[in-house]
Amino acid sequence: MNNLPLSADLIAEANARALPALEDDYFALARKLERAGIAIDAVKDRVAAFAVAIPTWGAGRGGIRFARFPMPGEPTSIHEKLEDCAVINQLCRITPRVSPHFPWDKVSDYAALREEAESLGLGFDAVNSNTFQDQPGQPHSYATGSLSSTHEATRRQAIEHNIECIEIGRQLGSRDLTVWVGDGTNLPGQQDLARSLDRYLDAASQVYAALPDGWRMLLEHKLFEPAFYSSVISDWGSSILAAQELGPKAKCLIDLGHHAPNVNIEQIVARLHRFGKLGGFHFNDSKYGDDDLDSGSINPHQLFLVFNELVEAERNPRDGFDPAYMIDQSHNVTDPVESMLSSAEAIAQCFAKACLVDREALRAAQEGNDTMMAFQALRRAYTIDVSPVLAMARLEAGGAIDVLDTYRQSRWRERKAQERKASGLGAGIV
Ligand code: LRH
Ligand code: MN
Repeated sequence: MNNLPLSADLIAEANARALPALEDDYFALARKLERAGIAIDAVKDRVAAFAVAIPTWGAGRGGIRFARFPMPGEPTSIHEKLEDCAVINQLCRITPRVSPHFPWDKVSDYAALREEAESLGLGFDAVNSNTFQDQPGQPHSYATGSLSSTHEATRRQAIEHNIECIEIGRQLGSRDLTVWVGDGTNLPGQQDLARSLDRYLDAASQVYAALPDGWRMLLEHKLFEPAFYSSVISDWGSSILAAQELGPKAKCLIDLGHHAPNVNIEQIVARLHRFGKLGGFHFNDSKYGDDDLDSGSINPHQLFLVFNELVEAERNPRDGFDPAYMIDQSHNVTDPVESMLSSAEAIAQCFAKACLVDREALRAAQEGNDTMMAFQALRRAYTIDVSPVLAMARLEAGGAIDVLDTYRQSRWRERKAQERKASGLGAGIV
């Protein structure tokens, strides 16, 4: 980790200015938590051990079907994306791994890419396959499906792509393959709903068979888009049944934006954990569809309730508790670095608040059917401003007390706008 992008002096100077206020807030919070019998340093240690991976595809500007609006200085290669991801981790110190997507991040030498990332203080988290787009010169189109396609040759192509992603991930030091397929239909009758799942399961089992020891296959469900009548893996029910059918290495990944409005996602967390199939998360937020907005920006209370279930699950591990935490967002109008700094903070805040829940009081109120006091046990924790704990943990890890202010002072984006080639106009997520 000898090649960090921002000057340590800049961060140290910014921290020196912010430290007196932080210490004020930290010790005030320490007294408040002490009155509740909580040692603030214990919470700080838990936060210091918390980590969430960032998506390489989130480092550049995202877009939708209508348009993508580039940003001067945004990264246009995996190498520039790793640089920006290193800026994020150097400031917040809780995003030490990146989740790559193939073929978007394809290179010729993955051992070199791994070293490059390590020199930037980064490792690799789950690798993502892509059988929802056709690549130039691709023999078989995914227009009517990939792992569930009616064409054996197309399924074979999708299987081989996933196996290639595993091989790349092995070289990068990953241990998870995330499989999201856009497979589905737009008109009733277009496909047999049962047989399309059978084809998916048969093909997915061949990907599963290629998993090295210690690896997991994370099945990502999604209600709709790009298919707008039925999706082969449309919800947690289809996902858990598929994961149970495939085997113990198959787990379920929850992308917060992949559900119908108002679905109780925290209960899905509890259910998947109950059956030992909780594999990971794609954190983001949404108001309508799969909006891929910044985590905690629309419904931070839901994110808190999700972490409340995760803290509870950690206390009752079933078949192991090791969910992969990853951000999956599309930054259409903000500086992606700022959005991921803000999102990582929101996610870590919800984790820290969930750690402050008085679980004994909650359990006693639940057992006693004291509804109000059970709710208040959660609400008390949710209303605590934990930002001084996160900032102190960051400071002690070499990060910035005020991540956004320090980032802006670095003038990183302006500097990169001078160096990097402009990325073209277009549409779509990357
Ligand atoms: C699908 C999805 C999936 C990724 C893609 C970038 O909506 O959430 O996780 O592969 O976004
Ligand atoms: Mn996702």
